[in-house]
Amino acid sequence: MKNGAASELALRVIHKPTGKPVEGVVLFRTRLDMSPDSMGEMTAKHAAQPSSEPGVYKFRADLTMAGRWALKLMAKVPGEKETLEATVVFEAK
Ligand SMILES: [Cu+2]
Repeated sequence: MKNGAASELALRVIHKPTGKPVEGVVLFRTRLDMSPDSMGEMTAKHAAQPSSEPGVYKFRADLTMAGRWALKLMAKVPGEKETLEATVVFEAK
């Protein structure tokens, strides 16, 4: 990931048993922070963006510092009763 404003984040959701992309996922209560680098209070503005690729969910994020960031999210996934939680860690350079 590029450090800076309007960085593009793409998240791929895959059904593990089949390896197929999962469409129709609703991602909500997302949080982007630097908890992997012990700066959990440092958050970044981000917004969902349209995506034309099946199973790929995009965000645009205003990153303000190089280092490791965590995208934390809750998801409603078709076919799953429970709300799923996930954390994706990436590095901004
Ligand atoms: Cu930081």
